[in-house]
Amino acid sequence: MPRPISLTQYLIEQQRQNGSIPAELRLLIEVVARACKRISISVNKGALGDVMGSADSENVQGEIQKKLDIIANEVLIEANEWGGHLAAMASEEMEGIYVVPNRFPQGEYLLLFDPLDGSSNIDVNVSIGTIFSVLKKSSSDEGVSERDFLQAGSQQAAAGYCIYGPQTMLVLTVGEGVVMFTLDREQGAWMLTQEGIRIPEDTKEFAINMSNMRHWAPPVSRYVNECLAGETGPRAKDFNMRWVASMVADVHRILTRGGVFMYPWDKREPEKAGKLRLMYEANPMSFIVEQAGGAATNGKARILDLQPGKLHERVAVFLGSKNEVERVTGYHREAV
Ligand code: AHM
Ligand code: MG
Repeated sequence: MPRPISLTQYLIEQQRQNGSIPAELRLLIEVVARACKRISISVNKGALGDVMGSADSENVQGEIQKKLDIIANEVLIEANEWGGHLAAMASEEMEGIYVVPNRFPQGEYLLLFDPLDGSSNIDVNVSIGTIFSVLKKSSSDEGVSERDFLQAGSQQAAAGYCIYGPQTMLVLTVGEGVVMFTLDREQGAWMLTQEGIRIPEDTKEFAINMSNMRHWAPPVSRYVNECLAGETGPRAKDFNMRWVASMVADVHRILTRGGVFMYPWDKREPEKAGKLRLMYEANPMSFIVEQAGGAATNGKARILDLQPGKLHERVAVFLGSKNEVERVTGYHREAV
């Protein structure tokens, strides 16, 4: 049995050996991980902690907020505002950016998060998560504005997610591959459980909300129909389907055994590029997936190359096993 390594030890060793994690970024990751530990405790308590059900409020996307959406958002802000590593934060649950208050020192990093992803699964006790993305402030000017956040995903200094499932796990990249930690509740520590994660390039498993099928664009229908045709169809193999409806859980499965995840544009709301948000859902997940050898596009272009126009921008998402993402992206390109 190899020597157990905690998140703290892993980060310090990375900082020493590779110089890939500057001290401020290490602090930031540790603080986010600590906040996720607190969120995990609330998630676990469920009804005993009075965290189930809806709050009487809506977020900027017009979605009813769950109590846990709000709790998780507050935990992340409280944990991160005082350490001196951040200039500002942005969240799915807040309309504008949250600038670190004057009473605390300001750092040069920017943190974006979806505090509780998969909200529709909270009350049914299915895996949910927290997704985060770290950028560096683009200007050295005093102060910070929303404009500082509007950087392509390729600029991310780190990204990760925490999954609150049968095990609570933290998945992280700082651009040097993908590592996974499992929360040891007795010790209260994140322990390294997997390194060098690789997504198989081919897969027989796809994830999409099939109930939207009649609204899809032709390239998406073509791709899924070919999968459904199975062994006697053009793909000459049978496919399996999974849809957890928590992006963290679907991506976690793909990191573990491969697969392709799709949340495409559809004609119900044609002015919306997709359902998922670019800056705190698609970008961090795309960074992780690419670092594990997978691919991520919006059907036309690499997600990490997209220049965001606004904080809560939406995007179509195709990510996971490289050859499948390339295939469905190719179908989109052929269609124009
Ligand atoms: P949320 O951030 O409000 O929870 O919404 C994002 C979630 C993703 O986790 C998931 O992939 C998708 O929405 C599920 O959508 P649907 O309800 O259409 O299946
Ligand atoms: Mg989400």
